[in-house]
Amino acid sequence: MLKLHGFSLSNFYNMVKHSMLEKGIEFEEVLVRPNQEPEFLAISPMGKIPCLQTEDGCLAETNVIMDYLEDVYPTPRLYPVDPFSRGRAKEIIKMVECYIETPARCHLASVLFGAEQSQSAYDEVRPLVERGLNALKELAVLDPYIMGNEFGYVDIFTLYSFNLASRLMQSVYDWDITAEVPGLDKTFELIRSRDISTQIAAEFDQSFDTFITQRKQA
Ligand SMILES: N[C@@H](CCC(=O)N[C@@H](CS)C(=O)NCC(=O)O)C(=O)O
Repeated sequence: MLKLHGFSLSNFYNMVKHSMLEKGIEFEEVLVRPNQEPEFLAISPMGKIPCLQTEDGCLAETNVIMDYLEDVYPTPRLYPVDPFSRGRAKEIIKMVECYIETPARCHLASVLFGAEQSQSAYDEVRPLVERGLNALKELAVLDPYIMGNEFGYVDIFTLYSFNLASRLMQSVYDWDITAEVPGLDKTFELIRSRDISTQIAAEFDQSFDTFITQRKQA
């Protein structure tokens, strides 16, 4: 059986878990935090989560895992069939990851772990995220889903990216990045109304509470 390694505080882990639940795939969850131990690097070479253990070996990187799942479990489809639309979905996913999620993550350590806020990160991140948001505004249909009528990976990826990025941007800049893309709030509302989203949000909340309690005790 497939084994998904990671834990429910990770938005990338939740993207893959959500995708597997949408596809009705049976899998086991293996609770692990990112780490640099040799045994973990043997299955996830960057020591990151998630990684997916298959009968042929392990795969890391969320979008790679999503592509694999789509090939092996094509129904229900989570990418558009038409090659151009499929390309567009992947383009949006990449833009959200590289130009919104990645720069926003520069503030993860200061917001969640109490590290000192770097002035250069403070100055540099916001303009980068603004460019990413402009790209998303340009490409997203948002009627009612990001690509139009069909729900898919692009919705899952964007929702979980924003779950983290918007929390960080709100905390550092008092800035609501969802409001920068008109209509995105309604699309998120629709995605969040799925049973799978509710289940994953509940698991995230529980992990987050545990994390906060442990941090207070440390
Ligand atoms: N590019 C990776 C990013 C995964 C990632 O950054 N996961 C975080 C947890 S949400 C992690 O493992 N962080 C530990 C690290 O960066 O070393 C993917 O697409 O899966």
